[in-house]
Amino acid sequence: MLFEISVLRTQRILGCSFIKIYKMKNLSIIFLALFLSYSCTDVKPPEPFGPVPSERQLALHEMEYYMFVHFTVNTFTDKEWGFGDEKESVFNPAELDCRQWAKVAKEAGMKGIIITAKHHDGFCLWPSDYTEHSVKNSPWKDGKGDVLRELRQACNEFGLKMGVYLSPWDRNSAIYGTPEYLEYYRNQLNELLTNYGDIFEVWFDGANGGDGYYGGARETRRIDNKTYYDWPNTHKIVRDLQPMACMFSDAGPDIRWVGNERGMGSLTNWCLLKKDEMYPGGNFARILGEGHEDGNYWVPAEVDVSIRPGWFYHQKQDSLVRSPENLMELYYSSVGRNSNLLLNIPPDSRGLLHENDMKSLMKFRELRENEFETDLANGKKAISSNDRGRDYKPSNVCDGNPVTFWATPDNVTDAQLIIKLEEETEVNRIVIQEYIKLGQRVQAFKVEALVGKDWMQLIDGTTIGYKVIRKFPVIKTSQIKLTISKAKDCPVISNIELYRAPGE
Ligand code: FUL
Repeated sequence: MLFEISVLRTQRILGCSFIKIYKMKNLSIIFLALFLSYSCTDVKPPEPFGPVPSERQLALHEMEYYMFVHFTVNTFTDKEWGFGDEKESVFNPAELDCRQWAKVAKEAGMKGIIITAKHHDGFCLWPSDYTEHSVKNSPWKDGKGDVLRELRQACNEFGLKMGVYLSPWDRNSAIYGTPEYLEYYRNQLNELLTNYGDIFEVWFDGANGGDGYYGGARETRRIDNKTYYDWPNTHKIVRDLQPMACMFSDAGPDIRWVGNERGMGSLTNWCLLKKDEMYPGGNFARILGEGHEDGNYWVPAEVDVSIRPGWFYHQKQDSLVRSPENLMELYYSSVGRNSNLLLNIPPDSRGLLHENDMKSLMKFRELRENEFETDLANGKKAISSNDRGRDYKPSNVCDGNPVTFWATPDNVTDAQLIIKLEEETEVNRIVIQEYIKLGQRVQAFKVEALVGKDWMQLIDGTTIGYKVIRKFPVIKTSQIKLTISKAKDCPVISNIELYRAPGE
């Protein structure tokens, strides 16, 4: 043998992963180190392409599924939109228990709760200093209660994040429609963002119906959605007080409405939006579903949908709670389509989540766990038509590590990756994720299975983004192939999972 080789040490050289340096008898160690460092520097990470998510948006993507809580005077008056003239005395939930809400959310697998701190009727669930129309004038806890405070404590106890919905439209306020109202609105926002700990999302609704109580005027007030609220200055308050909070509205700035309340994410779904051309309450439903392929901001979609026909609790809807199977479909059409799922579970007039809703939620969790029980791709080998080099190898998609990814060389936008399952395996679900820190790139893809000697197409699609989950009929195969046929730049795929869900 020419060289006697022994492992000397492990060392990091020029940003490469750990490599072994060998001591060689007949060659200089320096020569080898130079050679290795040269080959390592050759593999550069892909540059980000287009808009990329902020830290706060990345955290929100990872939450995926959280609870919406619609609760206010409407819960007691059996309405969906309170007129604003409801007496504070109607708010009296004898058994209100935010711990129950949080416990249910946690057990359902949700990551947080967003509450209607103020809905269109203007009634505040916290004792705001700026209005008399709040819990402080209700019989609940003799006017000493604060739903936001109780929810904060409950979220802390169960390890959940908390978010707030503060309706811009206020049908109670006498000054709604005047410039002074903005100050009022911002003061309330200030209270919510300074007194209740970390807020993960602030929900700015787009509804501005017109008629209302307005301090007794009982008239119709119209505002110009585009200009009246002076959104940039309101957004600034949120950024200053809660830098990690994402702001929701039809047009973002951080997360956008999906354009419907039926729970339907769009199959083509760009996390990108030309938001400067949009505003809350505008008529953009279709665009909001798909986003803009050439959008200049990262603004992903959130699917808000209720477990019941209404957003607020109505006893007559007790038999109309979505079934676990229906919730499972919602999951596929939201989280499975590159969107977050904000599922509304409205407390009843006791102040508790209803038994029927809880039953359905828990069964939904069970279904989900059964569908995604064992990732059959985990730890498997993968090969690809093109890969970039050592840190970007194809098997990164099967390593269960969200920070490693497979990438092709720059400008290679058409590539294939094959997962080798070792033995013939039944599969019927696939999860695919792009490494979105570097932007959303894929424009067209398909997935095939090797059946005998032929490749059989299982699904095709357009966008991927943070996550897509797709179903297909059960297939027995030893190899699964992902083909990316069109991308804006070299694809960066961080994760692929395969499952055999029960049933066909
Ligand atoms: C809508 C509101 O008008 C509904 O009452 C509900 O709050 C829903 C989530 O947003 O725009």
